[in-house]
Order: sequence, then C-alpha cells, then structure tokens
Amino acid sequence: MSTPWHVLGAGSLGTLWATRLARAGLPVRLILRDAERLRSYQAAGGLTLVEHGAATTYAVPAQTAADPKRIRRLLVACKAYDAESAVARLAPRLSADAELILLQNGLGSQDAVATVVPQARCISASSTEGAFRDGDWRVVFAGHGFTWLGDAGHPVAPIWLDDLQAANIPHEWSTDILTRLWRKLALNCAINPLTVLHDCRNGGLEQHQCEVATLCAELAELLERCGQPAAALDLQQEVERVIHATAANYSSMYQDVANRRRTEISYLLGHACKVATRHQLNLPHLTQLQQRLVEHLRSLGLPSD
Ligand code: NAD
Ligand code: KPL
Repeated sequence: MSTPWHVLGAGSLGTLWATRLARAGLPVRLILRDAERLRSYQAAGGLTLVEHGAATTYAVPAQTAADPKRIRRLLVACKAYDAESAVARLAPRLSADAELILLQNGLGSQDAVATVVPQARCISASSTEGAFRDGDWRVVFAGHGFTWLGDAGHPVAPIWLDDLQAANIPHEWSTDILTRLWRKLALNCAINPLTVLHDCRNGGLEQHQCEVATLCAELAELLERCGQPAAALDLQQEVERVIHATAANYSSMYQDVANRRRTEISYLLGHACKVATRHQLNLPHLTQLQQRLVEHLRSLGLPSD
C-alpha cells in the first residue's frame, strides 16, 4: 500500500483534500481533536464534499493523536494559530523520514512548526482554492483554484505529487514558495483588515483607493527590505486587480469577524509589522492599521492575536 496521507484537521481545507485523495483511492487517515470529536465523526459516517451542488460522503477512517501508528506524511490543515501545538502533539508519532505539508495562510506558523519537528521535512503551501463548512463534517467546494507547494531549504520535488495529480488537486511545485507566501501575505494585508474596518465587501475598497495605495507602498518597502523584491513587483496593480475581480466577495478576515471566529491577524498584518520592527523599518500606516484592527477586535470581544 502506498504511504497513507494523515490529515490533521477536518475543517474546510482538510476535508477538501481528504475527500479528493480518498475519491482517487488513496489511503487517507483523519486526525481529530479528541475522542468526543471522533465519536461525533463516526456517528456521521464520513466526510461530505459538496461540489457543483452534489453532495458525496466518503468514509475516511479517523483517529485521534493518541493512535500509536507511525506517520510518514502529514497534511497540516488547521489554522495558523493552532499549527505549532497540533504538530507538537504528533511529534512522537512521526517517522524519521516524515514529511509535513503546511496549508496555513500567512507566515510565521511554518517556522514555528519546523522548530518543534526539526527532523521532518516541512513543505509549505499557498492555495487559492476556496471551501467553507455548511455543517458538521460537510464542506462546500466554493472556489476552484491552485495550490503551490515548495520547500525553501530543499528544491527537489517529492514523489507524492503524483498522488495530487491522481486526486485532481491542481498544483505546482514552486522553487520560490517564500516569494509566493509573502506576495499572498501582502495582498491579504492590503485588503482584509480594511474590509473589516470599513465593514465592506472587497469591492467596497474601490472607494478607499488612496488608503490602499499607501499601504501597498509600505508593504512593497517591507518586501524589498526582507529580500523579496519579486513579491513587491507591481503590488498595487495586483491588489487593485484582486479587489476588482473579487468585488462581490467578503474577505476571509471579514467572514471570520462576522462569524465571531478568531482571525489569523498575527500571521498576516502582525507578522508584517513584527518583521518591519526587526528590520528597523518605520511603516506608520501599516502599524496604525494593525492598532486599529486590534482595537476593533477587542471592542467586539474577539481575540486580537
Ligand atoms: P477550519 O477552521 O475550517 O479548519 C481547521 C480545523 O482544524 C478545524 O476543524 C479544527 O477543529 C481543526 N483542528 C485545530 N487544532 C486541531 C488539533 N490539535 N487536532 C485536530 N484538529 C485540529 O480552517 P480552514 O478554513 O480549513 O483553514 C486552514 C488553513 O488554510 C488556514 O490557515 C487558512 O487561512 C488556510 N486557507 C483556507 C482556505 C479556505 O478556503 N478555507 C483557502 C486558502 C487557505
Ligand atoms: O485571499 C483573500 C482573502 O479573502 O483571504 C483575498 C480574496 C485575496 C483577499 O485578500
């Protein structure tokens, strides 16, 4: 049997990956938070993927972190703020040649994970696919997209990309994954916080072009300073293009706040501000944006980290 895919986190992206891998006949094991979630999952009978309006249930076997079997391939599909502790719990189960695929948005969590499992190969991913949960153990495939995978320390592509091919998961091996992650982070920093503060869809930012342009200039300065000039290239034009192309959508941060969920601020704007401080770079508008967002989250009684 080929190496099983252990999928940590049965949320939106975890389910999207687990169901497509299982549909292709590949061995998949879900890792759930605790025995109670495992019982709930077993009662539901599997993971349901809703695609083009049609729902299909896949009886993917599940376990908790307490299962004793070794893990060689782990897809980490939790939020950035949960990744380090979730992986630390599984560290004793990882084989000497273990590989982790990190689906987290933003930056910071990938390094935190790599530190707790120094023996494992950590592959980062940046995805434009979109999925959301419309019930327990049910996920809607909302936006077809693409996933770039890469390992900043080791440019050779892993053989299991064939599994992604078989599962029809659109992907590409990237030798500049850090540039992709920084570019996405910059886009998210220029768009997401403003949609929360102005209480608008992405398209609403067309009324705030000056504010967006000022942030893009500071973000480009930051990218240049941290050795990512390619991620800074035409940033403002790209941000304006995304705002226009996704005008009717609510940003992921807007949706988190609207649903009273913790945001990934520390791995997006928080990370950008932290790196700017490390480089002694003064970015007043970005700093002020972070302060405004933190205050706003606190005023709503939501976590601000
Ligand atoms: P989600 O909240 O839907 O799913 C995360 C899951 O991880 C939850 O079910 C949670 O219970 C589980 N989890 C957390 N800690 C765990 C633990 N210790 N053990 C087992 N399970 C645990 O999140 P998501 O939307 O799938 O996002 C995951 C990451 O992917 C985020 O960083 C997000 O920004 C990124 N992303 C999401 C999308 C999307 O469309 N949903 C698109 C691109 C990137
Ligand atoms: O990725 C996004 C998000 O909402 O998180 C976009 C659509 C690019 C807005 O930043």
